Amino acid sequence: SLPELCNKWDEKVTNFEVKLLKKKQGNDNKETPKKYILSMFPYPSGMLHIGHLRVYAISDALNRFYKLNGFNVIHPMGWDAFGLPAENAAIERKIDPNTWTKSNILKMKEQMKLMKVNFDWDREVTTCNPDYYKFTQYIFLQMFKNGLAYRKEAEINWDPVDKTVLANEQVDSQGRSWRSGAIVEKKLLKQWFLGITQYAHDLQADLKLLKNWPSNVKTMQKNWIGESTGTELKFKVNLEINDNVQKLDDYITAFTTRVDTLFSVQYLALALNHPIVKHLATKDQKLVEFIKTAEKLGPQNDSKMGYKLRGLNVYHPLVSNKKIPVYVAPYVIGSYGYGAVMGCPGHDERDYAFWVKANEDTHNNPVKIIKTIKPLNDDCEWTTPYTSKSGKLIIPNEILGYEFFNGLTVKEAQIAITEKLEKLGLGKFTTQFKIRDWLISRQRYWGTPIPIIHCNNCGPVAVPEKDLPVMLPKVTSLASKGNPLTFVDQFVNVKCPNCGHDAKRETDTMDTFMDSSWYFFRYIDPHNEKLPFDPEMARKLLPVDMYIGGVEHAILHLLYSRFMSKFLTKIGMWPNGGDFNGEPFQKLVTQGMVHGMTYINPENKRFLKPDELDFSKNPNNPIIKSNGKNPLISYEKMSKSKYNGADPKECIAKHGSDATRAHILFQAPISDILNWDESKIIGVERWLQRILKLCNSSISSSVKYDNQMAVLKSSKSLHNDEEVKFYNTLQKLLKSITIAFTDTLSLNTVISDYMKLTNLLYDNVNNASIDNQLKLNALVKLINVIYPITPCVSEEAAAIIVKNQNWNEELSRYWPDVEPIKQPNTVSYNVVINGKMRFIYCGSKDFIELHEGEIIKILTELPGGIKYLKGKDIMKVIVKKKVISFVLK
Ligand code: ANZ
Ligand code: ZN
Repeated sequence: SLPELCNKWDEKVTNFEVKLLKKKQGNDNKETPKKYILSMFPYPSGMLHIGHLRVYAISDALNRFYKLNGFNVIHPMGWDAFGLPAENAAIERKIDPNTWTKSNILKMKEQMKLMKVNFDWDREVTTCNPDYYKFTQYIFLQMFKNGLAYRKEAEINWDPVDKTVLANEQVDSQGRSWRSGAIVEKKLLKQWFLGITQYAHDLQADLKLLKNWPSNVKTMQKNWIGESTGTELKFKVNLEINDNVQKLDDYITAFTTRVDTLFSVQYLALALNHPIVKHLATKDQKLVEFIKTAEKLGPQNDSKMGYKLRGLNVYHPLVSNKKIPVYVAPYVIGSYGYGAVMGCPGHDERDYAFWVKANEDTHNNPVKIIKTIKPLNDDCEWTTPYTSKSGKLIIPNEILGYEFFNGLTVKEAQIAITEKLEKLGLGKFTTQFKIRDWLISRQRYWGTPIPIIHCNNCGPVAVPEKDLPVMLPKVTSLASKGNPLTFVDQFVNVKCPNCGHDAKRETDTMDTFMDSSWYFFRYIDPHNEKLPFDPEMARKLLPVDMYIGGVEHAILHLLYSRFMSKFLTKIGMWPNGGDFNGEPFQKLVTQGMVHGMTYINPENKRFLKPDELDFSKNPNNPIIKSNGKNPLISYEKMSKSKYNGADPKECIAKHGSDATRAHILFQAPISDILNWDESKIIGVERWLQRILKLCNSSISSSVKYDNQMAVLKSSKSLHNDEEVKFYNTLQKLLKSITIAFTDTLSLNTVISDYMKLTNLLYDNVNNASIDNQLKLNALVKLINVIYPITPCVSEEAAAIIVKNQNWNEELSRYWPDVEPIKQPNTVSYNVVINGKMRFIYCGSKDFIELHEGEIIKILTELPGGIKYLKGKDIMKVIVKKKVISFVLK
């Protein structure tokens, strides 16, 4: 059976013990070319799920393909081992998170072995081991020394359930924690940040170099970084309240990408946490209540609610004495630009909606909307709002002194107006980013300790490199609330490395995204005790050629890794990183999700467990046991609550690793959603059995070839059209398979090409016109090209052939070269008699080279020849390419 067969070859296959026929050589005896194939390392949950199966099936297929091609392949695996789940599990089960993590790692490694993935286990890294986090700390300190790691008081997202700080990106659009689901609160705390915004421009600009990344990932990164060029401008504050409010800032600064609309501004809107708003709130109870209500609605709040600040307005920067009202509006984001928007209802949808709502209750009905940009062409409709950037500026009649701006295009107006503002000292061109600095502080136990000591005299001091790693102390009982490290006195109370006075150790640990932002650098030199990795190794082995993983990491992990890689390049750790603009991943493959078959009771819409269904009558169309009805069947994201999960272990036990791997690759293109249907695996199983049958067929068993090389290199001279056809089909399939591995990664079509190739041989087993050596050569090629995906069957098949042929060594492995298609040997000749086409003769290419007498003899014996030529008086024979003309008397 297939599972037994797979287990038989376990060791050999897992360790990639094959004898290679040839090594790919680079030019002029350079070293073997490298290929760095990386799959995203998993969090050690203890359970390998079907999504893991999919990624590793892809990466192992590529790994084996390149190894067969003689590449020096780096195909490492490791564990993203710090993080909250271990800590929570430890609290629940009262065990050490380290023990829990390590036992999970062992379990998952076993499961990976069941899949027979060939990983470089000697490169294994585990981020929670001191020999790894020592260098996470080392890298943090390099950032600290380069001014990229700093501490500042910040309003943070506080998860009241997990008692921890969350990064913005860990808060979903509903304002809930991605992990606990709790509504996130705001809190002020001193936190560690990494200055990713200093790299924001490069991170955005270099996206265009990533030709082999999926464009949706690049778009997501681009939107996340959010580089935006525009103008910042100052509005002078005019305070009309005469109660003794403390002095406010003289100006409010706003950022706009449409300064050309400046003459249409009708109000200014401020974010809830704008300093002026905060200040006025101390005097205005109604304002306090408005802020509270708005905050409760959370960040997804796109209502157009607003609060007009009474007694406060601002002056237009260019139109003297024009006063503009000021509102507080939750649609203004506090952390973007300056937390202030110049409201232009005439040219912006959001501003328009806000302004209409703000004037609902007033007597301004219909509300007055000012428009100062007009379509270039009078035929175009002048909509309200007019949001198009194709237009020209028109200065309203009541505004004096700017008539010469009339007619400027949007672009020209932006330049002219910004230059004018700049002269007045009231504005300038600027670039804004959506991305914020990376908040890495976590007030939790299970993470890399931040290697800093706080001294009253010296401030935050770096732990000297010789004292790294700052070991995470063992904690006997983890509290479920707060940071357990703050209670470990020996850890906290230390001497300042700088002045020797009593000092306190930092107790924040790092966001686990920090651990995973550089693990692919560690893989290249995992046992280095002095440095995170040797720069010379980086020069040789980086960048990663192919990175495979889930699209859920499209933004953060990839962005942080790119940032880290650019930083390491800048400080010289990756000496030739500059050649790649510090981009670590040349090609990115995001595999699609695996969905499971889901059964729903149509009566109550409840998800059904498999044992609530009766599959006995029809396995594809079960019946609900309790009511005899048919369930609704659909494919959905696998989850415990839907009872639609599939366990890779079970599938492998039932069908063997080869069929499981081939099935998962065959069912869908790697980037698409895969609807998991185990019953379809039967097709793959039949195909694999067919290969084994072929190996036992007359192709290999009846005619022996004592020289393996003679078969592998097989003669290229083909004797007849059937051989040519067979050979050409073989070459076409080999070409398509090779291109799929090297270019398109269309691994599902690889399997269907394997099947076609198998059928080609199967159909010709008893075809006597095809030389057996040619068939055996094709069979060996088939056995080699299936190795990347179904290595065990490939080994078994090779063993059968070696045995049948009596070869005294194992089969040499190689990736067959794709050879050019051959033309058939025969040509169709038109036989023309006295100017009339009479019949066709199929003959060899050399036919026309024959002596005239022989040509006549051959043709005359054909049925057509008997009819038209026999016994006739032939005056002349003219042979011209594919036409043979006779002139008869
Ligand atoms: C006036 C204006 C007129 C605008 C117009 C747009 C169209 P991006 O491209 O995303 O950078 N804005 C500025 N700061 C904001 C904040 N903190 N929260 C919410 N919105 C803010 O968007 C820039 C535009 O978003 C700016 O240009 C500003 O509105 C708004 F016809 O200024 B604009
Ligand atoms: Zn000190």
